[in-house]
Amino acid sequence: MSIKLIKQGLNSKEAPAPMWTAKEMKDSYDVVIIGGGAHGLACAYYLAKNYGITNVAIMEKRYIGSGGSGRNTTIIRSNYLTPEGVAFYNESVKLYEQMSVEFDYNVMFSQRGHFTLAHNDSSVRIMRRRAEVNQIQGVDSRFITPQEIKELCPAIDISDHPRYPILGALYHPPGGIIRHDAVVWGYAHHADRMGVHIHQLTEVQDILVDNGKVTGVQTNRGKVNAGVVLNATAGWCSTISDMAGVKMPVTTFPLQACVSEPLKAFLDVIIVSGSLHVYVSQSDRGELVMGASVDPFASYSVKGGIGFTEGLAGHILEMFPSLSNVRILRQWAGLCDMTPDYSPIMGFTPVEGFVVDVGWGTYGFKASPVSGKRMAELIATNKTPDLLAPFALDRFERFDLVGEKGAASVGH
Ligand code: PYC
Repeated sequence: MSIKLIKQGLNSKEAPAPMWTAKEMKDSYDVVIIGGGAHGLACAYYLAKNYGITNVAIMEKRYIGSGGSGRNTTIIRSNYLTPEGVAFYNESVKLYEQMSVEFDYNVMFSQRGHFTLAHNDSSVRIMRRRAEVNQIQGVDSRFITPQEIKELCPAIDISDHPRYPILGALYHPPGGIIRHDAVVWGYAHHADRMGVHIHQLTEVQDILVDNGKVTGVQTNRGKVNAGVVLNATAGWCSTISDMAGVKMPVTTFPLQACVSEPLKAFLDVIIVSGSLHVYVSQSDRGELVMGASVDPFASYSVKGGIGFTEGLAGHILEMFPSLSNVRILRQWAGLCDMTPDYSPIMGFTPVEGFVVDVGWGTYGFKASPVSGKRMAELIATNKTPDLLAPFALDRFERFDLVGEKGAASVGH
């Protein structure tokens, strides 16, 4: 990879080929995927790569990666609370580990260790329980003391002075951060090269259903027939599903995040506190990438607000008092489709041919490879893969929920 890059850099006449190209929209595709984020693109990639299904179109109303994939804080981890969640996200971490080699392209996955702090007895109990659930499935995760946290993260304040002293942490060494755009671009590039059509600025305005079976979509660029339509949107998943007449048990909340001005490298781990509602890592540009809770009201706004910044700053300073003079550089929000059990909804719906990969709440980006791979399997084989079975839409009718709130890094 590096030799190719060096050669390209030295030979300025050789312009790099575009990573993907705009293609003429066809009248008909085998599969139409709504949403050009990492989930939709990964599904297209695996349909083409693993099953040779290339008559596939991605319909993206803006530009690829403009939704949740470009608005998250890039944390990858598998230290969940439920056995179903751990198995699922563990496969995702493994796929992320192979991604740079698979794409022949550096996605900058940095597995630097993820700490979920506990500030009270009940959090300590939950962290210990998560560690055990993780270990049973071979996920590297353990409960550690404040002294061990300090050794691995010298900048943190573990004294008993803060309002919320640190009593320990769930330590998950494989947890990491990644360049989120690179993930989107990598899937887009390889899907495009295998024949998938990526249609940007193409808004799906209706899903066409005849006699209980999907027949295609109506877009702002015309009607397109399709045997299968996948809803892989975030933020608008209930609106899109409504078009097919399928109700989603989802409420959408904004989740704000921000980055600081660049600082000298001092934080080479990811620190999360569910009780203080904060998570922070330092990017390779030196910026602190930080987030807090979802906004306290349902909305489709992706604007940042001063209330969030103030709350976040107070909580960050509880853990890192030395950051008191650091300035915030920019701020944004992403949309989180929350389900009643904080787990996603993946699989078939009552409308034949209409399948969903939605309801990701605050967990979406980290699941992109596994959801893409397994949704492609579901579409290609018309069977639900074992890993996806717990996340079926009908679990809400069966009262068979997958309660994953206890693994959230984000306050709700
Ligand atoms: O689940 O790790 C997480 C997370 C961090 C920010 C949003 N979700």
